[in-house]
Amino acid sequence: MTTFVDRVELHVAAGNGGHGCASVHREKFKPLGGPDGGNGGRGGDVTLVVDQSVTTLLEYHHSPHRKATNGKPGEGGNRSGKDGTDLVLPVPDGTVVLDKRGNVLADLVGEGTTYVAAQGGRGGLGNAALASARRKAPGFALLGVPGESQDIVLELKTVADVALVGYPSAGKSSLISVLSAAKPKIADYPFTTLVPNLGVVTAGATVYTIADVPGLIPGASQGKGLGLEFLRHVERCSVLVHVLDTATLESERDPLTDLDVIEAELKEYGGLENRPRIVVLNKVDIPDGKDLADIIRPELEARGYQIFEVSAVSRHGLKELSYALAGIVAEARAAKPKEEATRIVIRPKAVDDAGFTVTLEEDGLYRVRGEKPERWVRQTDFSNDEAVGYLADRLNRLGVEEELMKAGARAGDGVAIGSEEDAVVFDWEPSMAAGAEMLGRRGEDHRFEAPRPAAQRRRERDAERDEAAQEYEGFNPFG
Ligand SMILES: Nc1nc2c(ncn2[C@@H]2O[C@H](COP(=O)(O)OP(=O)(O)OP(=O)(O)O)[C@@H](O)[C@H]2O)c(=O)[nH]1
Ligand SMILES: [Mg+2]
Repeated sequence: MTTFVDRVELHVAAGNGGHGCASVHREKFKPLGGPDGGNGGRGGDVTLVVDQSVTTLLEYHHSPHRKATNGKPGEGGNRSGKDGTDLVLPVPDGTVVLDKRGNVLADLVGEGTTYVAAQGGRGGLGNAALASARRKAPGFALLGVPGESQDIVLELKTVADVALVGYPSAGKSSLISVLSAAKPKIADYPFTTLVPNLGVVTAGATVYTIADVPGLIPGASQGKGLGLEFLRHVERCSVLVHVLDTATLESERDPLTDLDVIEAELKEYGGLENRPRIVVLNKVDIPDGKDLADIIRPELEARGYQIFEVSAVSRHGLKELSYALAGIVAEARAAKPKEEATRIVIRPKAVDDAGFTVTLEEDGLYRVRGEKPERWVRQTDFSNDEAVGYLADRLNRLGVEEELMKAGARAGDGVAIGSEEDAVVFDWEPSMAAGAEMLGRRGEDHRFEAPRPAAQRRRERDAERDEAAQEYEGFNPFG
């Protein structure tokens, strides 16, 4: 038997960005030829992509830790580090991505639908890219940003138009086998089906999919039988089909009671209340079955059900059933908003470029939160004064110091940049703000007074004009 896994925990980690390189060009007779440290490479992403040839999550059950490769560090001679390789994980159609608390992060339906589960870290700029007219010879480079990591849960919800529900041995799998080309296991003992079967049915111009789930029994919602675990596979269907056994030999059972039991279990599971339902009375090839079907028909009609008498063995009534299902499916599809033609790519969170917040916490700590300031902190080599100065420049330009001032921060107050779990905390020196004057001179090196090559002058000019080099926008690996 092939193993079927429809729920796994997965730990994904994107690659770290490579560090930028701080290097000075050296040549004979030209000992200080200018900064030539290259940029670090971007870390690889971990992405989930719907691949219809994949049918179970088994592979992730066996190896639940997945990591993309890191970007390589930049090198001297303006050599950029190689980007990390993205890790692409194929998942079945209908995979739902949840966080550990059970919140849905993404619902992956349709071939090629992609979810970026962990974003690779940006590579750090090398000192060549950080050079400007004001900062001719940066003696530092930016660090690569660590890649994101995430613990996620993948759940498979079969994508079928029609779902068959009913007691064990009612004939659900038999019906799939005669309506479609699927060949599920069929036998006269309960719980023959242990995992959902899926078949494709063609009725006129309509092609639709039909799935069954393991048989339900009273108390399924309390974990009896195979429990309700598998009902998640019917959640997406457009129509529920009650398959009722008209020829059961169990004395305490009859189709109407069976129907009530299954409905009670569906109700216990929840969320399926509004799904259209039809009733299939199966096994009418057996004379007693046909008699019973005739007896209960008025009661079922009174309850408002559309009823089909069929036999998976004699194939009686199958054509009517498959066309009726096609009609309901076509109607449901027409009512659904048109699926977008483009492949959907879902990113975990929108990058909030603009903003940051400053809040005063109870213990007198000022906390700065924001995508940019937090990333900039991670890019900073705190053992290098120049790098720390550069960070101060950036924070200044963004207006962080100003906001701190407005929020009432004074010299010596504690400032944390980042979340409670992951922050850099320092004593605030407002001189950082006052020092804006001084910043222009940071990184100057009087040994560089010699005429500079045209290419370098051009680069400096460009860097000056285009704040991007400093704001790091020109180097957006996710753009
Ligand atoms: N006479 C007769 N027997 C049928 C018919 N449909 C199914 N059966 C028999 O009923 C038994 C159970 O059929 P399955 O299709 O395995 O039933 P199921 O609902 O899938 O059962 P589980 O997978 O255990 O939930 C088998 O022995 C089938 O041959 C029918 O229309 N007429
Ligand atoms: Mg079955």
